[in-house]
Amino acid sequence: MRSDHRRRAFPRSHFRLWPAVAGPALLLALSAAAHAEPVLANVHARQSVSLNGKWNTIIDPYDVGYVDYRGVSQDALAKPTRGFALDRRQQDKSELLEYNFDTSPTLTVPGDWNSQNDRLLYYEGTLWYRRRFDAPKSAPGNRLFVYFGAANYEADVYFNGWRLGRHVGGFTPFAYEITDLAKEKDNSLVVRVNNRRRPEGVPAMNTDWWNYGGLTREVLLVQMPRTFIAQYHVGLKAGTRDSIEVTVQLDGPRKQQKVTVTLAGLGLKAEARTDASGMARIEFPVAQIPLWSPERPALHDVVLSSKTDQIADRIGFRTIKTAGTDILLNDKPVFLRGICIHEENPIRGGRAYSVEDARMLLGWAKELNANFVRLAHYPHNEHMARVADELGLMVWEEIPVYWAIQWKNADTLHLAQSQLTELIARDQNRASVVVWSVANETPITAERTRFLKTLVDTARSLDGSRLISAAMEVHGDKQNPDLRIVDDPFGEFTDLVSFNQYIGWYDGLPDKTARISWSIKYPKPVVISEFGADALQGWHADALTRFSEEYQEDLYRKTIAMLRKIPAWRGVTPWILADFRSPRRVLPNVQDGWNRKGLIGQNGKKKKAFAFLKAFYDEIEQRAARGK
Ligand code: GCB
Repeated sequence: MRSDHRRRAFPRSHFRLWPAVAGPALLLALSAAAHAEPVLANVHARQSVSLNGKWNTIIDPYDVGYVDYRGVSQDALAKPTRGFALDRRQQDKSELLEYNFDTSPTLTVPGDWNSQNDRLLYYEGTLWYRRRFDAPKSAPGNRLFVYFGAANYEADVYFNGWRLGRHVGGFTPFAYEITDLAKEKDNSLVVRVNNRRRPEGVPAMNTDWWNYGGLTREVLLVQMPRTFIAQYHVGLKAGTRDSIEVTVQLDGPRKQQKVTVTLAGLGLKAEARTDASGMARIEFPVAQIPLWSPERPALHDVVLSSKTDQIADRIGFRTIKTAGTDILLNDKPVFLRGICIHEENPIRGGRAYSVEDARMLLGWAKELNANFVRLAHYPHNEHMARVADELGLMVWEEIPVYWAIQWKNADTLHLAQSQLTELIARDQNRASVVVWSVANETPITAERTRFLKTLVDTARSLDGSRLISAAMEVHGDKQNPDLRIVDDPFGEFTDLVSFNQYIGWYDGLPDKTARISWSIKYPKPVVISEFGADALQGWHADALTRFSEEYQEDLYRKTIAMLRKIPAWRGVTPWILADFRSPRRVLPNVQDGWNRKGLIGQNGKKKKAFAFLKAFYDEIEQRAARGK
């Protein structure tokens, strides 16, 4: 979610786009509701200069360097007259300068601050970043944007002393235009990042993951022509396999242009004119297009061009839907052989952010013979979905509506909607992404169900081509202690019945799984979104000793046996691929600040349960190949 406090003072620099996913009616609705947020599509295909590397930083636990805009005039707001944002240098000796970025220590961007400096491991508060740079050479008339892959949790961005705006939400991208503010030499980009948890936030106060702060993803200076292709969607027309639908949204002064879409490998080309709002919709028939699937992740070169701009992408085409209790990928039933993943590199420590990190994490999922990953519990970096496209992994993407948040708070809902919108705008062209998940384990109340239903409506209005779900909860029954009931009223609105269950870990010992029976209200595909047990890699004992690899393996064996008895069982994403940091996990010499439910330890070594799950997935795959 972005807000901008200086629009009047400096109108050109506020960059606002609406995702072009669902046609002009939606675009109008979104702009009226002001819910959609700007995302530059496919930023890596653009001409850009990286601002990654060392940034000077000042830790500011009392937030004193922040120029508070409340009570000051718009002009003062647009151009602060005091504070860190000015990135001042001492002009003469009469000037007192207590803060000085030039002599301040540095941190690496991208990267969370917690894993870079022991003093910041638990830090929650404000930290100021400063980077100076010369403007990149650019063609006359080009526009310049500063793009952030993500900043957790809230970022205030200042450029050459001007305030560009604020972005709230720690896992989605945002950009500001700086065309008219940039100088040839020695520009100053200052960002205040604050990762304080807040009751009204998304997520709120309590999570089972590390609250990594900072500029956790890349920062780029991106050049665009004056009128450019800001958003596009290329995919099979909903409900068909023989027709491609393209929407394009231009931004800039020349809104009405001819736009062309070319799929050279398929010998296809089509064109249309954008309307006065810069929007065009193109539809054309296709025959026998090679579809994307985990077995054959076919991607096609797509080029979109207008008179003023051109952008290339690699896009896969597939259909995903449900029919009764089946999930159909390209109209064929599929079982989701999945695994949950946090956006963390356990070996290096800290947030994952790079293509290499994505290849490592998703490579492990492939070794497991998975065809599906659940990217929990918030939007991961864009490389994850792109690498999943290449490797042939279906993806569940999620927003951090996690446990209890302020269901009655309209701002909280708006924030959840903006994170969902930004995520969909970013990943709408990834064939790998088959599920948007709007929440994880949210205790049932009427307000919560209303809140989540609004998110489902938002997701469906932006993208009617994917499944919508959430990780729900199960509950017991007083009369029958071995019955587990899934009847969450929110299940009415989702395409999948997905729930987390921990029988054998938080609920009894693994033997209990043998006694469990299920009552599942909805005749929809059942996807178990979590089960698992902690195990310290390399620690061996009998199968009844908690935290041993044997316990974890035994729990996996027994859980799979239990789930096989659910007739509508169509997929599973055990918790979790690799151990991850969590402040809640304090057991000395075992957890030491890590959730140990990974199939892979903090050292990158596999635990016994990894081989067990792989063998199960091999069996499922072979049975599917034999058509059983
Ligand atoms: C859950 C949560 C997940 C936790 C996990 C656990 O149900 O969804 O975020 O990390 O359990 O390990 O307890």
